[in-house]
Parts: sequence; structure tokens; C-alpha cells
Amino acid sequence: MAPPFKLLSSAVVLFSALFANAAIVSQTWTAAAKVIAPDGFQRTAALINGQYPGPLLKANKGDTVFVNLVNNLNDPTIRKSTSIHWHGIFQPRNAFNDGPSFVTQCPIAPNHTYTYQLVLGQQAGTFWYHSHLSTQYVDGIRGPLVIYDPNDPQKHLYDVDNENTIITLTDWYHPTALISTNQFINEGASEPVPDSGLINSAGRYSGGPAVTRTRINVSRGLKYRFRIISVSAEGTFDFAIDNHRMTIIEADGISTVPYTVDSVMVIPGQRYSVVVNANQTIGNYWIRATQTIRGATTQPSNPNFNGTDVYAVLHYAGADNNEPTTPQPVTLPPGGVAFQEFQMSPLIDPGAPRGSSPPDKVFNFTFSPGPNSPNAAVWIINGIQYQSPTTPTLLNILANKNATFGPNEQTFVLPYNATVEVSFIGGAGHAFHLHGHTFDVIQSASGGPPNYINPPRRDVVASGSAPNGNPVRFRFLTNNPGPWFVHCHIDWHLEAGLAAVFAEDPAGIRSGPQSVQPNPAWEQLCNIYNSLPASDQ
Ligand SMILES: [Cu+2]
Repeated sequence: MAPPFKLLSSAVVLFSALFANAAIVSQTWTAAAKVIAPDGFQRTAALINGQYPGPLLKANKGDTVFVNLVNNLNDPTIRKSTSIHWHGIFQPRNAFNDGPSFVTQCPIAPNHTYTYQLVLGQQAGTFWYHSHLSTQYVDGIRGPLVIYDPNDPQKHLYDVDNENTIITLTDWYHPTALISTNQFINEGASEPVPDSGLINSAGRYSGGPAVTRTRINVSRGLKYRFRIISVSAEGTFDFAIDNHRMTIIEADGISTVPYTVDSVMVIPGQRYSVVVNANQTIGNYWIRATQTIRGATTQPSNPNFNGTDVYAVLHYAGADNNEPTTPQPVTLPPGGVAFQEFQMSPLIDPGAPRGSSPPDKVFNFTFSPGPNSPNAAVWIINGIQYQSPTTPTLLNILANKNATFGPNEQTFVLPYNATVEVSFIGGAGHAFHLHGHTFDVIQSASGGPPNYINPPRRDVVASGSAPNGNPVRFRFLTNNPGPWFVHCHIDWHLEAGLAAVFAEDPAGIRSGPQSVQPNPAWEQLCNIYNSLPASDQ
């Protein structure tokens, strides 16, 4: 049996600090509205430091990160308060810095600041950050977070791994999130469809200008670690590079046994590191990130959307500056290998917690659109639409020894040191994410038999039924006290209620060696937020 997930202990932190050059990474970020046009259409966006994608937050394994967030969001077309989630970071004893509004904090009011501290522990790999207040990340507060491991066990597989090898995939919208959300949630509109797909900072929409494609520069003879990050709110991207195979070595912050494919499907919130050998004739090659919404590359409700027109250029040093001339249809090369999730295994400590022995807790999450849809958008799990409480779940747990939760908080108390198995029953096309943990996908939608020995380990999984008819199932061990959000990462579905909260070891949150002890600035957030006029919230 595989050893259980190793807890971050204070001894490990001390060891890192003394012997591994653990550093303090300190940044100040300003969130503000700004007009940008990454696909040629000018719109007001919510940005960190005026950039899209947001600035790269990078650190080394074991570092401690401080992000002083200055909220200067003052444009009435954008939600003015904010909070930021650090997607994939476990945050042991640090749930108050996890970021989801009304689960672990009140939002940060405009013209206020809050400093997030991230405890990285032994995590390394490819992550991202995004606003976690309503659908605000659609407006642009989303960016890459990379933790480099100077002793990466797979370092010998690649030569180059830097800021220029990070590739973000974005579904981009022309209306602001407030407009789209209101139309979807309150006015009976169908789900918002993006206008374009961006690779890093550039994309095109149907009928729009010929925006210069993003260029990824390589030198022939070198091997590159591309870190592919879906910062998407809805679109799924099928990623491939003409004439180049990709060897997956990491998924969602977990090193994987090398797995070579010709294309990889990336759903909202997922990340992959792939090694690409620049061993082809010097030239320009298409990087393709075909975008689909509900499985289709066109959507009648938005004629701007052309999912087949999402490209960047892989440019070899010495090649001309023209775009590739190869045809653009999206096909797997003859004999090509398409990624199948169930073929992927963790490199280190594989195996579901406690193997195939029966889990301590089982949750069968049966989800569907709610009874009110399509007149109002509602998504439910086991008959209940998640609705945010006004008091954040973490604050409720900290303040009340016998905390109770309203029915729409969909909050489930978990004991410490338990194996938890969760099934998602309700069909394909969703992207379920769990905060505070990775999980072992013992039944993947991509097929394969149930696997307890070396299943894929990650933090966002596609829903659906495997070919054997079994729903997607994952397991995790409750070793990290905190209230952890579990939700669809299609942001429109989250807003419509497709979410739940695991209140992991409430007593352990309140006291003991893994207790969560927020700082005074955090404790002020609710007072400040609750005193705001609605227009500033
Ligand atoms: Cu969904």
C-alpha cells in the first residue's frame, strides 16, 4: 500500500528554511479596471498590475509568498470588491488565505488592501490564481503561479523552463461579467459563450481584426518544458503543436510518469507540463488550442465564437517571421496519440489513500440543472443549489463550537484522517475542483478500470461516465483541516450553485496542531465589506 500523503510539519518547514535556501517572495499587486483588447475588441477589464494574463507569480519550493493586494477597482461596470484564490495550493493551517469569498473570507473592499500569505510547503509545479468572487475572474483577474523545484526529479528531461515557456489558455468575453452573469442568472439567457480564445495575451474572434498571434520562441536542439495552464471559465482547449509530440511530466502540480501524446485536452483550471523537443526543421509551426463549448467549436448564440481559430506560433530561431502555411484543420496526425487521463500516473507515492479498502465517507453528488431553469439559471447537487452564506464558513466554524450550516450552504462535516470518496453523477462537460487537496481519480471519465494502485492525481477532473458506465470518482485523505470548496470550475455553473463545501475537521480548525489562526487584517474584512453600499460590494 502506498504511504499516506505526507503532512507538512513544522520540522519540514524548519528544514527547508535552514538547508534549502527557502526565501521570502514579496509582491505588491494592484487590481484595477483598464480597457484592453487582447482579441482586437476594446473592453473594460479587471486586471492585476494592468496586465493580461496577470503577472507571473513565481517562487521556489519551500518559499513563503506574500502578495499585498491593493484593490483599486472603482469602475461601475466591474465588481468592485475582490478576493483571490491560489489554485492548487494546499494552504495547511492557512485556509484563511485560500481566497474563495464567503467560504474562507469576506471580499476585500475597494480602496482597501489585504496581504495574502501563501505557505507552499513541499509543493512544486504549475498553478494559477484567480478572483474567487462571483464570476469576476472572467473580467481578467487570472494569471499563472509557478513553483520551481531546484531539485526537480525530472530536470534531466528538459533544457529550458522559464517565463517564456508558460502558456495560458483563456476563454475571453466581450461583455463584462456583471452583464453576462445577470443575463444568465436572472434573465433566462443561455450560458454565456466566449467571443474568442487567447493563447497568452492574444487571440482572434470571428469577423475581428487579424491580431498578431502569440509567438513562442525555441532554438533547434533544445528541449522545452511548456507549462500549459487553462485559466478558462468555460471553454475546453485541445492543445497540440504541429510536428511535435509532447511528453507530459506534470499535471496540476503533481509530477507524472512521462507520458507522450500528440494532443492534450485541458479543461477549466487544469494544468500540464509537457516536454517538447525542438528537433524539427527550422521553421514556424502552429500551436493549436482548439476551443470547445459543450463539445462544439461553434455556437449559434455567439457568432463571434470560432473555436478552431485559436493559434500561436512555435518559432524556431533562424526561421522567417511569417506564420506557418500549413493548413489549419484540427486533426490528430495519422497514428497520433490523444491524451487519456486514466493513462497518467503520479511519479512519486502513487496510489489512492488506503488503496481499495472501503472509504470512511462516501458522497454521491448527483447534479443537474435546477427545476427553475431555463428561466433562471440554477444548478443543483442532490436537489440543493449552493448559495453563499453572508458569514464565511471559516468564520462560522472559528466562532461557533457547534457551528451549523444553512441548507443552501451544502456543507458537509468531515472527520480528520478519513478516506473520502466522491462520485459525480450527472454527465460530461463539467470540471470539478477541490480546494485544499489533490485527489486520486480512481475512476476517470476517459475510461479504464477502477484504479487504486496508481490513478491520476490532480485537483480538477472532468465529469462524465467512463465507458464501463461508472461515474467519475475520486478519493482523498482528510489531513488538512479547513473548509474546502468543491465546485464546478465552469464559472457560470459555480455562480448558478454547482458547489459544496467540505468542512474538514472543524474542531481541528479551531484548536490543536493544525488549527487555523487568521490575522487581524483578515478579521476586519467582513466588517469593512458589510458596511459597503451594494454598489461597492
Ligand atoms: Cu459545470
